[in-house]
Amino acid sequence: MSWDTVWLNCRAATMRPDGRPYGAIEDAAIAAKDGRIAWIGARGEVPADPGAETIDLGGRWVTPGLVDCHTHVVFGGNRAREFEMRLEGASYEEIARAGGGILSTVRDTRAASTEALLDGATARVRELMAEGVTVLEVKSGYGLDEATEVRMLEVARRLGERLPLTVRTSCLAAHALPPEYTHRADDYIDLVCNTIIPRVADAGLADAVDAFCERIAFDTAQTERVFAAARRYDLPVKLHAEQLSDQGGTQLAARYGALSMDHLEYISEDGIRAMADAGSVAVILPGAFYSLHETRVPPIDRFRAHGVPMAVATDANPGSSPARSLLLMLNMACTLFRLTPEEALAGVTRNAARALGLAHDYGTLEVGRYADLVAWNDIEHPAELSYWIGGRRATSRYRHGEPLE
Ligand code: DI6
Ligand code: FE
Repeated sequence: MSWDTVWLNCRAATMRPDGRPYGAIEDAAIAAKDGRIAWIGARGEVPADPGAETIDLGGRWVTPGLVDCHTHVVFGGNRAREFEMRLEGASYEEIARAGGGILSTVRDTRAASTEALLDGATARVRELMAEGVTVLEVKSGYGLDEATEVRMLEVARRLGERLPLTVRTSCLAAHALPPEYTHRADDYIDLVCNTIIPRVADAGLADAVDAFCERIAFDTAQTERVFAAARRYDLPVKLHAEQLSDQGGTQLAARYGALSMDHLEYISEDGIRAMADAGSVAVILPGAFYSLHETRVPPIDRFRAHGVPMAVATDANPGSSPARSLLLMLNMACTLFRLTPEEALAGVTRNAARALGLAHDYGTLEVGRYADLVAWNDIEHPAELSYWIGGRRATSRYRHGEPLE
């Protein structure tokens, strides 16, 4: 056997879809070897391994490490002034059309040094990690020129080197039209397809390609050109789809086998069916819904009816979702969208890993997955991870079998 570590005396919310609530194993033991789970089951059945380090978890609940599968945590500046303007009545779309919104963060991001971008993102990511996040997706999309898109993705990669964290990057160069391309959206898409995507693909800086298909961003024809470029470089795609209106981006993304479609407040029944057929994950972003005073709730019951897996993420960004807590998003997903606490937890574990193409490595506690574990010190039931509004749950965390902090 020769395991490295055995955790004993815990209640494991494995999040395996095995029919039991939370895939729970009461009085469990978990063993790790070379960073991966080598054995999990009832404590009474665990074979003895005198060579392994034994950790008694004192009966606490253990979940998989949390996965935040949609963030824009690398950015310069912030948009507190825009927050005030929206409270005075301006809409997100009006601000965007007037050159604010995403473009104001583009100005600040282009002007920021790489070190400043890295330091700002590191502080935000540390907060997420302290809550139990061990896997994080990071998007570009505030550069909108070759040099700054590359710098953003380099910063994202460095986050994963500097911190004990698995980082997946998405190239979101098709996030908004940069001011130097006003009235020339197709020329900008040429730059994205012929220069930016080839460059970041060759440099190994992107794990996926994302786009914003919306009235204030790019239409389906432009989005399709971006997806075709991604395909030439064997990069999977995802899409910011049907956030402010139904553009039919979902059906397009489904044709490209997208890992996920994200936001989805305005998705149609056809779009949902296309997602189900493509096996894509619906990434629900309650922070953006809340911050934009959106009233149209994503059709959770239809996702359930069609068996579309749902993930939940922060969408952490300086504009539409200045969210700094993933657990708060669980609470909001339950209260605003009526996810069950079990669905919400699956949304930041199993289904979030799937939205990143990482289902074989992360998101559940089972043999072969990485031993990313969170032991929760002060909860008596996993529903508490969704129940409390804010505050921090105390944890003991392990990544690839190693203790953190
Ligand atoms: N939708 C969003 O919610 C983020 N990007 C997007 O396409 C918002 C980005 C921002 O407001 O800065
Ligand atoms: Fe987003």
